Amino acid sequence: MKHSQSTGLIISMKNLFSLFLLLISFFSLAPASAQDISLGLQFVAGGFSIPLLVTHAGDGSDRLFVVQQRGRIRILDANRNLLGTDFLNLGSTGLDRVSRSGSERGLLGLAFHPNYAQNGRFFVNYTLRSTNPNLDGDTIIAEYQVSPSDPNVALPTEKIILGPIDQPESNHNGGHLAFGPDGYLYIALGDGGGGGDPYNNGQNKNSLLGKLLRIDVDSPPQAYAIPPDNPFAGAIPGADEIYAYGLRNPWRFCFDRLDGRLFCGDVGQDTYEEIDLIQKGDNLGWRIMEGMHCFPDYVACATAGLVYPINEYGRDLGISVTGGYVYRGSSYPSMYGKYLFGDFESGRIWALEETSPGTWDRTELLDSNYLISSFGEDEAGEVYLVGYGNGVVYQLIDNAPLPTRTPTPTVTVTRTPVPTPTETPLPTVTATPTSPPSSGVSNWKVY
Ligand SMILES: [Ca+2]
Ligand SMILES: [Ca+2]
Repeated sequence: MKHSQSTGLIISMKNLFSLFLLLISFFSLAPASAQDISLGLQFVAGGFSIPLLVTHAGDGSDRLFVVQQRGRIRILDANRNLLGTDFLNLGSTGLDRVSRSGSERGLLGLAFHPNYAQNGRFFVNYTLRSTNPNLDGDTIIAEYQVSPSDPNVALPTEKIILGPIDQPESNHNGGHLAFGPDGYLYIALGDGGGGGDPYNNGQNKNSLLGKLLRIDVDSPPQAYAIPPDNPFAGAIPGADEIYAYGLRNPWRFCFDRLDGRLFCGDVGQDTYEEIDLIQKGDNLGWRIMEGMHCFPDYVACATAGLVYPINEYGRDLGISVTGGYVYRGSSYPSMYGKYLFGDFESGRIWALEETSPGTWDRTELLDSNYLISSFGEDEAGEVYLVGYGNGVVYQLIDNAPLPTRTPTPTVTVTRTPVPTPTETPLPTVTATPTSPPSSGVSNWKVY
């Protein structure tokens, strides 16, 4: 009796101790609030000429690929040294495929096949340079391949997958493309330009403009096939390639590595910038709505069936959203699970987090001095930022000391000045009278 009592006491002491350990681990693993992040931008590499994108090949090489608007794709090796030779040059000094002018034209997107390590296939989205005025500026989705003998050089042979897709104006080309967790290629196209979607492309299900497309590029000998569950596949009225519609100028989308959810920044017209969480078949509202408001805001509109953004901001905070990434890296646990995005013109960077299902909370992390043309990820899920005007790639870091980690003295904010880009950013396209004044270099704030 006595013996079992003392055993019972020992067990309960052990349980208490376990509970104590559990509580400690719970609190140290509890997700940090975005307010706790002290965001810093750590210099990675500079010397790029109007860069638009940074991404990785997913091949285990730990390289970063930096896309320049005028057509060059450059490589940072695993030590973040810039290689002297281009991976691919689609610009005027190379294959000369890409528009040489137009503030929103150029080489706009790059995506590596999910099996790139085995098949060497990658895809680009660009606007075409052509002496034929009917083709000049049209969108091309094309496939290239890495050289079998040199992993840092691509072969010059182009296979056109989709296009030329007619672009009625020089602006609103969209341009991002990425493979989803389903293995299909997703392609973002803007509404074709002008101001206020004069052609009503966003809501026209027979046009590829103002859409997110989804195609299957693994169906030889066809250039591509239609995923059978695309919302307008086959006999269903509407273009077979469409995955979602009602977009204005989607500028950068991503898939959350954890759950595959698709986040997209859609650049606004006159008043609101928005972040969308896109599902198959969604009508994201443009040009009926801008952000969460009827467009224009003095008219009544029918909102039934339209999918609202999960977040919006007005002209007090920026004028051209740049969609980012859900942080799933391991270096900065405070950022884990937060969607990091920014504004091209104001340089502000925010974290968006879902505090309860369907409720999104936005926190400003930094008001930077950079023209943020893109965010990007490396293979490990660390997140980067591309400075368009100064030609620099930065890594997003957290300078705040973490209770569960030893502070690392090397983590500091670095804003190293870099040489002026060799190409000057192009002037803004003509603004409509209703547009807000533009400060400095404007690009995707488009009218
Ligand atoms: Ca159809
Ligand atoms: Ca919308």
